[in-house]
Amino acid sequence: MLTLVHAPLSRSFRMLWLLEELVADYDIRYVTIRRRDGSGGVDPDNPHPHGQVPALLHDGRLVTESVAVAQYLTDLFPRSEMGRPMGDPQRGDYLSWLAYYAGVIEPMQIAHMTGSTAGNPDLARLHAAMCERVITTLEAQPYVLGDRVSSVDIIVASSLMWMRDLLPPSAAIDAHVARMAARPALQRAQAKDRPEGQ
Ligand SMILES: N[C@@H](CCC(=O)N[C@@H](CS)C(=O)NCC(=O)O)C(=O)O
Repeated sequence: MLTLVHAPLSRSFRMLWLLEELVADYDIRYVTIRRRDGSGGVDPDNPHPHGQVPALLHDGRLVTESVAVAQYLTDLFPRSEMGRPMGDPQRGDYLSWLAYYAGVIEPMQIAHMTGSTAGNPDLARLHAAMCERVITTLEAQPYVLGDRVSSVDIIVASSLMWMRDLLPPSAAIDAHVARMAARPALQRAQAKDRPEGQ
């Protein structure tokens, strides 16, 4: 049994989208989270150690951190195009990009958004290198790993759907976001982002 612990309009949306891509049988546990505007609050029904989302429960076992949840889920559905199972020639690329998202892309985007790159040449260099790498990758191929989509595309594209300014202007990035936005699983996930009737 899979349960996604989810809050509307949050990072857990990308795992909702992934679960739809996997055509998984799952439940959603809607929870409240602390919001930047001061609203919301930690939900006692959320098993995440920091009261954050996403959290995934698999037969009662807890998985947290978006890229760990993505890897866990795609390993659970090895025939899905969304992952690269053990033995796939792109397994290394897949794990590298998931870790690169969590360890470099998102922290650099946050550093840039909060102005930390402005007065710090090291951070500014790392941010510029990250932007260049993502852009040149998507200029060369339709998806982050090449010709085939993966959960990395969901994670990268959904952050840009939320805020396009996270990466510099680029036709290749816009085309990638548009390609991902056209996926039927995204529309299905959007219909489930909020509890029914809300
Ligand atoms: N590194 C975590 C970040 C999770 C995270 O920050 N989630 C936000 C939602 S977008 C949250 O739950 N915020 C509420 C809080 O920090 O209390 C992941 O990627 O899973």
